[in-house]
Amino acid sequence: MEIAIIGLPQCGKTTIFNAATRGSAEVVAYANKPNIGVAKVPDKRLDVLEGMFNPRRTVHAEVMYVDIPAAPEGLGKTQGISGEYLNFLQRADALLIVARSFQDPSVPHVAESLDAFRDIDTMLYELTFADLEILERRLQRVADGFKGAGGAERDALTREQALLDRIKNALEGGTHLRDQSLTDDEKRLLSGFQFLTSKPLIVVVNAGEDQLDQIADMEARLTSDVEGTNIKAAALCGKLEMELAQMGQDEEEEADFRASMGVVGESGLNRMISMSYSALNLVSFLTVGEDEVRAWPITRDMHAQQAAGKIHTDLERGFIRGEVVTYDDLCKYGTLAEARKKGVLRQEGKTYPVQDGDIMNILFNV
Ligand SMILES: Nc1nc2c(ncn2[C@@H]2O[C@H](COP(=O)(O)OP(=O)(O)OP(=O)(O)O)[C@@H](O)[C@H]2O)c(=O)[nH]1
Ligand SMILES: [Mg+2]
Repeated sequence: MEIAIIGLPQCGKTTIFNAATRGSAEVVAYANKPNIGVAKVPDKRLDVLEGMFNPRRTVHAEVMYVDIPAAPEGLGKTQGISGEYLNFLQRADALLIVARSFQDPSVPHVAESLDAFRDIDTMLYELTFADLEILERRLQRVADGFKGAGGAERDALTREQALLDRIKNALEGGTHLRDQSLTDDEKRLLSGFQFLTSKPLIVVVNAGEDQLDQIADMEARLTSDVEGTNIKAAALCGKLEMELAQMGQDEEEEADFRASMGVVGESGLNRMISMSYSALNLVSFLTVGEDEVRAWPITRDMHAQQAAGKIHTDLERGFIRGEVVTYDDLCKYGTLAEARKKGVLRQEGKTYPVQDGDIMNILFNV
């Protein structure tokens, strides 16, 4: 599962990529290879469990980001997304749009003026436009297919044409595919086309160091702009976050530093990563022990047996049952033994739908 970071040229994509992945990809204009890295998904529960079990190591869930090289010069001018760049975007499981709000006279902007909200609209429109092009091509192909087609084939083509026309109209009206209501069958039929507007989407405003006091307002405005859609929104200062990430301080020192810069509460970067995780429809079940405390990514309601396979294929193959306690119950009773005594440690079978925050021990036999 990977998230592609996209946006107009020089908006801070690589900077935000470095911040999220604690990497040090070179911040150069027009790089020609993608940067790939993983970010730790923030999870306060792991800190608490670490305190309880004192494990040798603690492992966070991760999300993978791909920083796509050189956004084409024409991006934002509705010349269409095509070629290799389109392939990169189609391959991703989710998209993350970065829009520039930081002022820096030495960094050229594709438009004459600075307006992150306009740039987000531009990017949203670019994605729509790319999908309309894909739709047009397919509709043409369907129209051609009618020639010489037999009865059953004609019916299938007629149905597809009706569906494509319907989503095209809605797209032209500004409704991305992810916000259109489609049946499972329709989704299946459309999945092969890799439409960009059907992918989960996060929009991020990249604020300047001198705009830290405006970040909360920017995020509020962004959130209200995307209300009623399945788009997620965050605002952060990419440069500050990248510098913090590269200083390699511990969390407490980072929090102090943020506070000294006037940033309070959870960092925008952490919000962005958490949103990315949930945009991919991922939640975590947890395992605990002296050896390791760990968060494992699964899709919500994944069956226990399949979830066990995330840890090791043997656990899936030889699955007997899971011992499950919720994180909240474990916190309430303090130890697994006490949770067992109180009857909140449950025995669950193969098809138990695992929930976010379930602490699970798997019994297996191979
Ligand atoms: N002042 C300031 N400068 C920033 C910020 N984010 C990025 N920059 C600068 O903007 C320039 C472009 O940043 P990049 O992260 O390379 O942007 P990009 O979107 O990856 O650029 P391309 O890949 O060339 O499209 C660099 O000089 C960065 O230092 C920020 O939050 N504040
Ligand atoms: Mg870059």
